[in-house]
Amino acid sequence: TSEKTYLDMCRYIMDHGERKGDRTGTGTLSTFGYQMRFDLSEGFPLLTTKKVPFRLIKSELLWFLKGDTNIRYLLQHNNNIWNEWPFKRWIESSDYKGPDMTNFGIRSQQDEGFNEQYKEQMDKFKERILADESFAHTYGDLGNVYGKQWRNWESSQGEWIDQIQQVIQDIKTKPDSRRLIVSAWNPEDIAPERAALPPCHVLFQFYVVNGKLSCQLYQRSGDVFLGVPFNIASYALLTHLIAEECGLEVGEFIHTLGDAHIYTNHVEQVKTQLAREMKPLPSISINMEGKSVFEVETDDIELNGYDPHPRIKAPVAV
Ligand code: UFP
Repeated sequence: TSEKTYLDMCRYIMDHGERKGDRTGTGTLSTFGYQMRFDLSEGFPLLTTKKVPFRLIKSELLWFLKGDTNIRYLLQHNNNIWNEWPFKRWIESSDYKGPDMTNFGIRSQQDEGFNEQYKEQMDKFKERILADESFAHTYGDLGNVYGKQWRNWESSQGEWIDQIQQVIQDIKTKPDSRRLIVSAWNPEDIAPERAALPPCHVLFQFYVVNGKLSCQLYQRSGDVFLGVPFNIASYALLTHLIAEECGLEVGEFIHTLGDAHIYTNHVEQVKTQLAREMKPLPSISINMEGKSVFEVETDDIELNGYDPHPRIKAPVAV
């Protein structure tokens, strides 16, 4: 199955990756420029050699598509993957009166007592985001992340550009176009004070031939063990959704990576995964009757026949 293209990349980086330092100080095995191809008609490329939480991928993608940049929607869907950045802004603000939470990322991993305090403060923060709309407005927003650039790109003329709406329109009316591009990378917005983190998925392009929609992503940086399995499933789902909206079948998802790296503290986990047998890929069904991709909700997307090997835990580089 097309899962093999991912496992081949893991093997390639294990065998040929260069030792390279990185921003987080963890250390990686890294290669520059690698491409994977997934034939989406073969099945949905959610890895079976370890369990990948599709639920989180689904709600995050729908959140992007709504142009939402506030974690409130994610919390309403019990999705905690973007909490650290707004929490950091909250505990650094003058409105925060709780115990000192400086460097909570590292301290919570090293100090059990602190970790208890951290979890308590994070729970309070989440409860308040959910309960208090004006608090959520002030402290839940991530700023210039994907939802903003995809749906509300701010032009120098003070106009708002909806790249997703535009690309859908172009796929429908000019399917041969070679300009079917959405860019998340805005040089003006990558300064730390303007965005939580510079986009990893820099740009994607669609392509239509024989009634099939393909998508290619350029990802500047990929954590091959933890991040990339998410990213593959997310863009595969995006391709399905856009195809559905445009009345097309799905073609390929082509994933092009810049710095493709395995963190040195993930090497054992990768070996464990590579020793496992692949299983048949799941499939997805989307119920979009009368809805646009912007209105689809999590219950409208169903994953079928997913029977993966168990999850493999690994530390996140922060
Ligand atoms: N990363 C991914 N996929 C993502 C995402 C982050 O693999 O969707 F948001 C990883 C790549 C890298 C780190 O290991 O997170 C980002 O660090 P940097 O900005 O230094 O590349």
